[in-house]
Amino acid sequence: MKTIFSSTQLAHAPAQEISDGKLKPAVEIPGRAEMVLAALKDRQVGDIIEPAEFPVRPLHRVHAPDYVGFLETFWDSWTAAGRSKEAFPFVWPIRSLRQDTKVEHIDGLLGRYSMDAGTPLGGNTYQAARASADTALTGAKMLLDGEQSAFALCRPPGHHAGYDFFGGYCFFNNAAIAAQYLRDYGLHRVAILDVDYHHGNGTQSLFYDRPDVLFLSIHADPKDEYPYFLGYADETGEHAGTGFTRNWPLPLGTDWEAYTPALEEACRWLLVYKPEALIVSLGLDCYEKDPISGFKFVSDDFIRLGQRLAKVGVPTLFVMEGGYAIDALGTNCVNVLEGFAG
Ligand code: OKP
Ligand code: ZN
Repeated sequence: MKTIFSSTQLAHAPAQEISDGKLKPAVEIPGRAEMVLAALKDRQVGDIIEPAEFPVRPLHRVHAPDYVGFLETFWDSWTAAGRSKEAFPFVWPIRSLRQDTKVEHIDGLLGRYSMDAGTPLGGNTYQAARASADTALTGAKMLLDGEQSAFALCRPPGHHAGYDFFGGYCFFNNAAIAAQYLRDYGLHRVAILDVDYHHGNGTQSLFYDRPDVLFLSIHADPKDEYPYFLGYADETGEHAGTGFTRNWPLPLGTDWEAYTPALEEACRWLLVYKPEALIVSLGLDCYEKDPISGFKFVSDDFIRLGQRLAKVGVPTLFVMEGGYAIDALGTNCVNVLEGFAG
């Protein structure tokens, strides 16, 4: 299987994040991609190729142009306001506040275009996020060109980013952008299976009213875990998309054995839906030693996950999402890919 990756993605290198009432060292760091790259090379998974540079158009198919523009110009505005360190939002237009004002202050804009205070924005974030989206788009194009599988080593991740907001370390929704690209260039039915430990709220919201992109997600129960406000079992789509979203929230402490029934059900949905392509939002944070997560996968379980996904028998694009146990991240990621390749 070929991997797509650009070193531009390493330029987003946050120093700190707000977590547990403290400024802590950031966990979504360039070293994550470097560990995966090292394991890919070590275990000779396949060629590692550079993404093509795509125009902004495929991003605008998923994200609001003003949101993309905000990210593009953010650092200039931030530094013009006299700030020099990475930014965190801190005020949001929550219920009772005005939704219809055209905010101009950079602190207002940060709140307008974000969902949390845990996602640092720096001087190279836009360039890295664009490269990450290009990586996913290149993978999508490879499927259209007849490749049976590909691995988009995306970073920063994407599944929490929505139509006009960033959050959960995500800026552009790489998996959604790839899915929309597949739809725009000829496929009729695309499925996204999100196996990141956290619910993919951004991806779900982008396709919630559509039957042409099936969204399935297995994740920690949002009553106990980020993102808290989406990812419950009763969210199954709306309007024309009714029945085309499925969620399997699982309790903290879930191990492979307890995870399997949900995975089997998700695979059954894939069988019924018969997608022409499958996008796997591949988080590796179900791992037992993940520093911010609460599931109990051991490294070999990721081989089993890859093997099970291969049995679905659909052209598959893996898009990397989370996973923060740096030392095991390469092993766990390549385990999925090798399990899949057989
Ligand atoms: C992104 B992805 C822990 C704070 C965690 C956000 C988690 C984002 C996960 N105290 N905050 O889905 O892996
Ligand atoms: Zn995650």
